[in-house]
Parts: sequence; structure tokens; C-alpha cells
Amino acid sequence: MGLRFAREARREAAVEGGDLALRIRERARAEGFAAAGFCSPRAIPEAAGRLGAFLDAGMHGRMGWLAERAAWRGDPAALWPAARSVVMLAEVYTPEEDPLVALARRGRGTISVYARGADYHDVVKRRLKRLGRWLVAETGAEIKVFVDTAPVMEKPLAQAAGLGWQGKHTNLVSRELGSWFFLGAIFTTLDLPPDAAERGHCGSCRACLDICPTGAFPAPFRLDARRCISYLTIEHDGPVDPALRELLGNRIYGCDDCLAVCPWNKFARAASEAVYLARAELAAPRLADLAALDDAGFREVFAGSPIKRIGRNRFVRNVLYAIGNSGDPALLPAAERLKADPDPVVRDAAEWAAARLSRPPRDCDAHRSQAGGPGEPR
Ligand code: B12
Ligand code: SF4
Ligand code: SF4
Repeated sequence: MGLRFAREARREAAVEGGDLALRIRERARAEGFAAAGFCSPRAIPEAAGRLGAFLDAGMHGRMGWLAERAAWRGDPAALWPAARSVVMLAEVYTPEEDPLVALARRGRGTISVYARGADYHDVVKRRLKRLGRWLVAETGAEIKVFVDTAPVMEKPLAQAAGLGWQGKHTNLVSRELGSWFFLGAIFTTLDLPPDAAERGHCGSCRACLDICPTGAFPAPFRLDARRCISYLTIEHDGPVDPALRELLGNRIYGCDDCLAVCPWNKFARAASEAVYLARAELAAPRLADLAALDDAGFREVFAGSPIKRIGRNRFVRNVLYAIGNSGDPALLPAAERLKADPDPVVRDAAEWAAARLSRPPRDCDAHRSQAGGPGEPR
């Protein structure tokens, strides 16, 4: 092929690629994704070293699965060598009201926004698969879809694909969407024109670092998961370090504080799916009701919710820590009853909660004025 034809073929391929890119974005929007961007599987060369530093420092705690397939996480090109491009997608789940308000209701549990409705793993995966099937039918390319659980570092890939930047709290933030969105990925054998990576727009802000109740950020952009309430209430089995229990407040599943304070949320859009909105019974559940759940009751309440994954015992453990932090003597019988639970971790949490609630009132008052105030609604 002569030089001119080679150049034209390249230009044509670029135009075709550009057209396909446009159609993928349109199709992704029609599916309900808020944004789509493209990058090469080789676009995050710094990720492996940063993941290595995080793991070497032990900051992943007991999430051994993060270390197990670290080589794939750090190098998306090694995960599937035939992949030529990655399509990163954002799925919005913005809450209807500020989640920080619920933290003051000490007789109720606070469940993090992402877990108050349907399980996003199922919803996003279904959407990714539909988009992927369309892509295969249109182009004959091969694809693989991922959301959350695969050894893929979704945040740096999403930044490389221009969807936003990793804020100082380490999650992706976007100038168009704020911080309330999930990520999903489609790896493909197609050559797609990469988008420009987004750069950081945190500036001198440090609101997310300062609000963290457990001081989980040793430095901006670095999270010590061992101190993060999301890790402690969802991923960590066994008893939580007593020094951290008080800091959990009434957070019984995950934590949203660092996301909720981000000023970029003034650009947040409404959730793409009504299924993400809080189920009435999970918006502000009463701790007394949750403490009464047995295995069958737990499975019934949390069917279709991501919370079902942690099982009744870990959940009730969290509820007991919140009861211990409530300062509400009316919750003492619930704690006392669970001192005889068959699960040793639940028993330990019940002992702790009962002991805290039985302390002289001055102690409890001091705690409550720090973390909500005695006059707060129950
Ligand atoms: C493990 C994990 C957790 C762990 C650890 C979190 C963490 N920050 O690592 C725990 C259980 C604590 C957790 C909590 C939450 N998670 Co999570 N989690 C993951 C998971 C499975 C892997 C993340 C990972 O690879 N961590 C390892 C570390 C090393 O990677 P990293 O966070 O990207 O670290 C980067 C920084 O340290 C940075 N860095 C280091 N030094 C420097 C220096 C500079 C200058 C810069 C710029 C960067 C930088 O480089 C590293 C590599 O990019 C992803 C899904 C996935 N497969 O990617 C979801 C994911 C990150 N989680 C998500 C969510 C929603 C949450 C929670 C909000 C849930 C909740 N409400 O409780 C919290 C948020 C807590 C927080 N502030 O991060 C979403 C985030 C969506 C988004 N918009 O970014 C994801 C992407 C799931 C999804 N598919 O939507 N999570
Ligand atoms: S999720 Fe909560 S505990 Fe974890 S880093 Fe953010 S503010 Fe801190
Ligand atoms: S709260 Fe401030 S520092 Fe944290 S991610 Fe948002 S803009 Fe960045």
C-alpha cells in the first residue's frame, strides 16, 4: 500500500472509530449510564506501584482478595491480553436527602446510601451486559464486563477514560456528576479512540479528609482501609477494635461522610434508577427492630440488597455497636438479650453495648453531646 493510501486508511479508521465511539456513548446514555469514556488497558502505569505500596503497608486489612490477584489489578493488559480498549461507565445513585442528617438519630441505624435500595452489582451488571451484547452485535468484537468484584482497578481506569478524578478521599469525583456514582467496565478487543484523562480539581479543599470520623486518611489520596467504617462494618469479620467502636456512631453498614461533604456534589444528578432510592424500611431503621433479627428474618429483610452478603451475625454486631453508642437506656434490654447469642462476636458486641449503656448518665451525656445531642429525634 502506498504512503497516501496508508494515511487515508488510518484517517478512515479514525473516523470509523470516532463514529463508533459516539454511538457507544449514545447507547450507554440510552441504557441509563450517566457517562462513558474510553482508555487503553495500558493507561494506568502508576497504579501497580500505588497498589503495591497500599498492600505493603497492610492498609487492606483482612481483604486478602485485594492482594491475591494484585498482578492483574495493577496491570489491566495482563488480565486479558487480547483487550485493546476499556469502556468505563458511570451509574448515578444520588440520594434524595443529605445522608449526614441521619447520623444524629441515635436510636436509628444509618445505612450507607448505596445499600438502601437494590444491589448495584446486579443492576449495573445487567446494563453492562446489554450494552456489551449490542457492541458485539454491531462490531463482532469480543468483550468482558466487570463491576466491582473483578481484579480491575476501576477508579484509575475511570480517571484515565476522563470520567472524573480520584479525589483526596480516593473515590472518583466528576465536575458533571459530583461523587454519587458507581463504576462499571467493558473490556473489548476493539480499538477505540482514547479520551483525555481527567486532571484533579480538589485544589486546596480537604473537607473529606477532615470529616472522616476515624481519621482513616494518613495523607490526601491515601486511605487506610483498616480504619474506614465502610471496611469495619462490611468487610471486617470478628470483633472491631474497641477504640474504633465508639467512632462508628450509628453507622451500621458502610459510611458516606467523605462523599457527602464534597462540594462538587452541587452538580450531582438524580439517581438513574428508582431501585437505588431508599426502601422505606431501610431509610432510618430502628436499632431495636434490627437487633431482634434472626437468620431467617435477616434474609427476608435484606433479600435483593447488598447487605445480605455480610450475613446476620456481622450485621447484628454492627447494630450492637450502634446501640452502645446510642446513649439510650431503652435499648439496654436488646443488648442484654444478645449477651446469650450463639455467635461469640455478637455476644462480645452485646457485652460492650450493655456496659456502655449501663455507665453513669454523665458519661453517656458527654458522648451524646459530641455525637448528636440528647435532644435529637429518635
Ligand atoms: C477495596 C474497595 C473498598 C475498600 C478500600 C477502599 C479504597 N479506597 O481502596 C473499602 C471497603 C474501604 C471501600 C469503601 C468504599 N467504597 Co469501595 N471499592 C473497593 C474496590 C473493590 C477496589 C478498590 C481498590 O482497588 N483499592 C486499592 C487502592 C490502592 O486503590 P485506590 O483506592 O484506587 O488507590 C489509589 C490512591 O491511593 C491513589 N494514590 C496513591 N497515592 C497517590 C498520590 C496522588 C498524588 C494521587 C493523585 C493518587 C494517589 O492511587 C491508587 C491507585 O489508583 C473498588 C472496585 C474496584 N474493583 O475497583 C470499590 C469502589 C472503589 N468502592 C466504591 C464505593 C462506592 C465505596 C464506598 C463509598 C461505599 C460506602 N458508602 O461505604 C466507600 C468509600 C470509602 C473511600 N473513601 O474509599 C466505588 C467507588 C465509585 C467511585 N465513584 O469512585 C467502587 C469503584 C465500586 C464501584 N464499582 O462502583 N471500598
Ligand atoms: S467512608 Fe467514612 S470512615 Fe471511610 S474514609 Fe470515608 S469518612 Fe472515613
Ligand atoms: S471533598 Fe474536597 S478534597 Fe475531598 S474529593 Fe471533594 S473536592 Fe476533593
